[in-house]
Amino acid sequence: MSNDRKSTSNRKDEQLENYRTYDQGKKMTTNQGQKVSEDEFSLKAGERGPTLMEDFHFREKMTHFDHERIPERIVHARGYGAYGDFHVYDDSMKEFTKADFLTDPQKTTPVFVRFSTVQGSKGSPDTVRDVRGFATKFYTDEGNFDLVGNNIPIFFIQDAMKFPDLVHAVKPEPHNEMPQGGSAHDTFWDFVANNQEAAHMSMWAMSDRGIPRSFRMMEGFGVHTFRLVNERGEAHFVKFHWKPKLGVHSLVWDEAQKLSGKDIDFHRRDLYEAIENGDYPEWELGLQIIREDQEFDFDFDILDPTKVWPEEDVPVQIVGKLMLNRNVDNVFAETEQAAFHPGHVVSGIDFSNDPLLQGRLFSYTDTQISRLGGPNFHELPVNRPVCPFHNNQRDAMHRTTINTGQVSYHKNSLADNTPEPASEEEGGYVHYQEKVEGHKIRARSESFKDHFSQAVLFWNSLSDVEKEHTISGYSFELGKCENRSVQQQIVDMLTNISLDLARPVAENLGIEMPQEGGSNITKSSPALSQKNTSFKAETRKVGVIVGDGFNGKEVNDVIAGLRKEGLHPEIISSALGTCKAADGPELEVQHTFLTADSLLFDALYCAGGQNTDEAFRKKAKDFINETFFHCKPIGATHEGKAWVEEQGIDTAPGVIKGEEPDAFTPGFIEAVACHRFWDRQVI
Ligand code: HDD
Repeated sequence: MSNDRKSTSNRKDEQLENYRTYDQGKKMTTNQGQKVSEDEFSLKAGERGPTLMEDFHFREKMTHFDHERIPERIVHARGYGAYGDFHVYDDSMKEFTKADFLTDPQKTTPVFVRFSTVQGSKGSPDTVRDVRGFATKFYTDEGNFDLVGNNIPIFFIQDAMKFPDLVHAVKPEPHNEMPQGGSAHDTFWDFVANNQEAAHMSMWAMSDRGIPRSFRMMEGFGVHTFRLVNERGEAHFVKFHWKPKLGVHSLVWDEAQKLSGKDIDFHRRDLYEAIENGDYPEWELGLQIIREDQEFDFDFDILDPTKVWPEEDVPVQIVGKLMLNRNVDNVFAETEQAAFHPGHVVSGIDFSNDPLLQGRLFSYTDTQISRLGGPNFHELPVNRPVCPFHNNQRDAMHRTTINTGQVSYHKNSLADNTPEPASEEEGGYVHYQEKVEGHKIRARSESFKDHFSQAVLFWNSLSDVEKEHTISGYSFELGKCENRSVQQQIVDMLTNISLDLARPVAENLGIEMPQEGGSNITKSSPALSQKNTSFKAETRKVGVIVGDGFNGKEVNDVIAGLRKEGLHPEIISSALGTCKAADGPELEVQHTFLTADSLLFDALYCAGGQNTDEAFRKKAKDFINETFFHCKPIGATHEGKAWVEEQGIDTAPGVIKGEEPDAFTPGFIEAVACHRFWDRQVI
């Protein structure tokens, strides 16, 4: 184990160490342990003769290879994960829950988090417009708790019965298997138009939330209403939130699309590199809690998963912090084999009657059985609890546990009736004794039938730029639909939300302008706008264009200043190797104009260089123009200023020019923290 690993080690990491194997420096063997003498050539009858069946090494190697793939997840196939720790700040949640990982500030709970897109296959690009999964496995001392959430606080449908329909509609269409990784096609929008409970979530997906800048800059939500249960058996309703320390930020659509080609691994690379750099991403856990007697105090049903609890009405209480600090050793063994389940709860956390949640409680174990080949997936290292587990479940495919002894049933006398259930005091899980009465009925509650009020709330809460982006999102996706009726139906649906939304979309689609509609709801929720998030420059990537003959002292000072504040400047020039300053120093070049692209950076610093030729300056200008077009900060010194001036953008917002590093660097960092300068133009 390296020292680095030790510094972020926790109980889960220690457990995983028992399963790691270190092959480097070892002799090669078969899986049976026999050392092999040759690994390039199969055993043949003569140098030019046929291969022999008795070549056990060839047979084993080939057989194993032939079976290397497992089914990908039916949704959320493309994902990336990392380990970390969670702790609460104090014991204030004791009033609400007996879960010790939420109440004991002395406790550090190991976690594994997997982020994902929903629609695309395992090999699809990261930056498609889609919902992102945010699934957290807490390895608590009382068993695993999985918070299997998304970066959007609501869902498309209200009842799990419709999940297969939703997924069939959004996945690539069956007759031609297109499109991959996105929802811009007829069947998805036909589903939305004909299942209008999806209206609210479609707003979120078409807004900037559908194209996050980074997993590190996304919120996470448990979505459903859950219950917290305290030592006295009293319950409160709760919603779970993850609030990213770096704020909530997004790409722009043109950038997201191009990144799908320039770096299809953009988000996973970002997470992997951040953790390797020691920029450990952090989220605070927030809880919205309401009393049971407040259940009917709202103008929506708290069991309806298409509704948020506006944060201004039910404040989010910050209770603890999650930090991701360790990349996996093996993506297949850990991330791919991770099996989450909203039904993995611990004492102190219970379910509500949200019909979407209730259905999920069935689906997740079921899917793992076919994906991971049997019911023993809990034994896989990434899925194993860090606390002991004992019961009478036995056998089945891929069993690795060796249960000793004669007895595998309850009740028994031969083993003193053990393993035995634990009392509540001993930590035995006792389901909250909610009183339930009703007729068996297949129906939607009346209280679930308002599909638009919160879509309006969301629209009202967006800034003008966010509204523009949302209009573009709908216009793009519907513009890709071929069926005019589907387009028309969605425009009709949008008239229930706002004519300011429906009309420009109709115009872009060449559909008759809706005359009537809109809503008289004026309420807004500032917490829903990304304009009100936190803005930070730290961890941002800055492309630095440098040519031979640059001002060595100045550029080195700026680079040092950026690094000091936690930014990551990376040098771009016409060729790899080193770039020579006019005054002596050399800079190691990390990217060329060929291998880098403005899309890969949060900001650009044009450092200049006296000895650049026309071809160099042309490429630098292409970089500048695209950075500018995507509204990103641009800094320029020396010849870099002339490059920027020649584009006629030097007085635009977010373009920082300077001579003295002491004056230039802080201003440029401030601009980087702004993320984007929307005033330049609306994309
Ligand atoms: Fe789901 C995977 C999140 C509704 C059935 N879901 C899956 C993952 C996330 C979510 C993050 C990936 C977990 C991982 O990284 O392995 N799902 C949600 C959220 C939902 C939701 C936030 C609504 C609030 N899901 C939902 C419903 C059903 C499913 C209603 C079915 C009744 N989800 C699945 C699944 C998956 C899954 C088919 C595919 C792979 C897996 O479970 O392990 O069972």
